[in-house]
Amino acid sequence: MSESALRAETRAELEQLSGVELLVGIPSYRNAATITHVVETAAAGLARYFPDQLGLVLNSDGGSDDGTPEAVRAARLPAGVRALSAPYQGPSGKGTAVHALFEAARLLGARACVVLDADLRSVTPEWVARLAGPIVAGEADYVAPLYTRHKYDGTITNNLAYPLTRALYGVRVRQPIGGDFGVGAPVLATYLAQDVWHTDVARFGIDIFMTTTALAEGYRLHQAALGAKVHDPKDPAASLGPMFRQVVGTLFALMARYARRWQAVQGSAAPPTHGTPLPGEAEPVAVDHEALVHRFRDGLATQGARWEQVLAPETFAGVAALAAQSADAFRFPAELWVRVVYDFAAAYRHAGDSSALLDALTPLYFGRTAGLVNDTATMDVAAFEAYLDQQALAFERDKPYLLARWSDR
Ligand SMILES: Nc1nc2c(ncn2[C@@H]2O[C@H](COP(=O)(O)OP(=O)(O)OP(=O)(O)O)[C@@H](O)[C@H]2O)c(=O)[nH]1
Ligand SMILES: [Mg+2]
Repeated sequence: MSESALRAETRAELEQLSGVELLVGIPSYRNAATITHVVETAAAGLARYFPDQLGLVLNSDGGSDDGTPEAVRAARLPAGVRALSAPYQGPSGKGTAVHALFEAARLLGARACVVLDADLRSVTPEWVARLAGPIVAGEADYVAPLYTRHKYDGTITNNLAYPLTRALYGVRVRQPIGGDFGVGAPVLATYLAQDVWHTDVARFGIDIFMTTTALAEGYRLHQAALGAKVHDPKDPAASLGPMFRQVVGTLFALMARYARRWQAVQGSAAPPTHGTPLPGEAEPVAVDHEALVHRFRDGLATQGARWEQVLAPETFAGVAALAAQSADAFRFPAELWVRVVYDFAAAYRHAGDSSALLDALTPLYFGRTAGLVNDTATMDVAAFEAYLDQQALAFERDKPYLLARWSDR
């Protein structure tokens, strides 16, 4: 079993508090510029929507040197809500920060824990109501966010985490790695009982671990409509490589664990969704599609031999042929991408070196992202959602191929 992520001092401090029923947890690393607003908004949400329940806002920080803990302490709080900032211990990463929050929630005996990202700009008090409300009402065990995001914010979600989770577990969770969640005490206990806290779950694998585990363990998952997600987004070409490896590595690892669950699932359905979208516009995210195509071509040169080992011959041939396209006309058909993902998922199960396998998949993800950007350049939000729905259906339709690949490797 892994070590506690809660430090002894934090544990002692929490033990002084009694009767906390709702915890809002905020993982952070160097978020001094944005976290005060998140703390104040979370506290306002607790006070306004749950006036009869004692609430606590807890920041779990990764040792920021930019004044993040001080920014938490500077927050103005309504009567009846406290806020604390505490460093966690253990492997650095978002997942360890959340691990400490879950341990804190269990220690306090809280009924529900809401997790909010520290870089949020569009959070409102209603987010707390919508993420915790269905749990407090006894209707849901786990609440995932549903936001309006710009087309190119969330490329790991759109190309992989959403369609694969939907095809595997049969639930259309549109934001399985959104970062803002509501978790009830039983689900939280299930998470804490898993021996995963030294893996990529300690880093950016945490969100997909939470959603997948909730689904595969049969908990009631609902969605909460939150409106726009405005945060500090990242250009996928510039900075999403490590996050991609951690999310996808965790997703693939959980496929082995829950094979019996997903093998029995056909088709998919939307989960119950609470609330109408809150007003607000998503900020455009710039994507350097030439850099993405370049990373893909570079991948063919450096990882081509591994692609050839992992992919079925016709899939490898299809992928290799893409490299001849110019960046502006670059296309990567969804059906081909589905085959790539399924071949890699099946190979991951037996891979001696899983990190080399994820390295090989990363440039293919960049290629598919470039293809998606070119396919959808002129689309509005509704057309873009329809496009993603088609891609997700392609994952569902081709699931028999995954089942066959999974068992014959
Ligand atoms: N404690 C801690 N928190 C982290 C670490 N990395 C990220 N976080 C927190 O996790 C939350 C999400 O991180 P972001 O970098 O915004 O990631 P994201 O929004 O999921 O990713 P994008 O969609 O790519 O922008 C923020 O609150 C971060 O402060 C870390 O190493 N340690
Ligand atoms: Mg963010």
